[in-house]
Amino acid sequence: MKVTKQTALAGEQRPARHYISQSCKIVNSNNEPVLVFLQTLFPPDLVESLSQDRTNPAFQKLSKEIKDCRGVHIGISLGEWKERGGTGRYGYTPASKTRAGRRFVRKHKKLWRIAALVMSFIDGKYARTARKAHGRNHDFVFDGFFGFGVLNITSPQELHRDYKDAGWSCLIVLGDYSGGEVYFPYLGAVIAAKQGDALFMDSYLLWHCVLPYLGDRGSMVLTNHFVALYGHPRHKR
Ligand SMILES: O=C(O)CCC(=O)C(=O)O
Ligand SMILES: [Fe+2]
Repeated sequence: MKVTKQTALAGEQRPARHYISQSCKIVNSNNEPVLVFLQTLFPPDLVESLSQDRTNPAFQKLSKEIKDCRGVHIGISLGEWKERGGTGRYGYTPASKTRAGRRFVRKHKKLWRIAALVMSFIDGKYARTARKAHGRNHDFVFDGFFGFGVLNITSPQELHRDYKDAGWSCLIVLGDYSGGEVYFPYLGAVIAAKQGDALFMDSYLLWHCVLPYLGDRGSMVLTNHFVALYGHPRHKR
């Protein structure tokens, strides 16, 4: 299946829904990947421990109700970035200032390592930029690669694009549920992701949402914010 950037943005010629239940790569017209779905990428014990931490009281007290373009859900935002290029900002999310927040990031570092490694295979140029931006930074950044992460204790369900993201995100799917596929309307793709699966996607470009689900569903999103990588906001909003 091919999708051009224009089609993805303008939403013309929407293809039919394809139900995808196997690992796959979706590319644009330049043959560049825009979405890579990898089933059972993460070792089950590591991913189960991450999933369990959604109910860990130490981490849960960092959580708050998040209301944004993704919809209302419960989550913990973790991230920090340092000034680049003069117009960038230096900031921390409140949770990343806490010991519990830092412990969370240290505890699951094997997962961040796997995500960063696979991201480098998918887009080496992006990976080099990300490592350079965060390299001399602090250990807090997820494996010196992803500057920003959100533990979604419950999954947001509104159709959205992550407009602050610098292109790529790695979505680690968590929980035990039925339904809850990730839907990309302009790709016509319904991805049946389960706990332990990974979705690497251009979350800035691609509209996406989680379809209704029964049971417990959450996720961990690792990404980079545009300003952290390139030193200026992509656009005003
Ligand atoms: O929970 C999911 O699977 C998707 C989450 C998402 O798209 C987001 O947090 O931006
Ligand atoms: Fe998203």
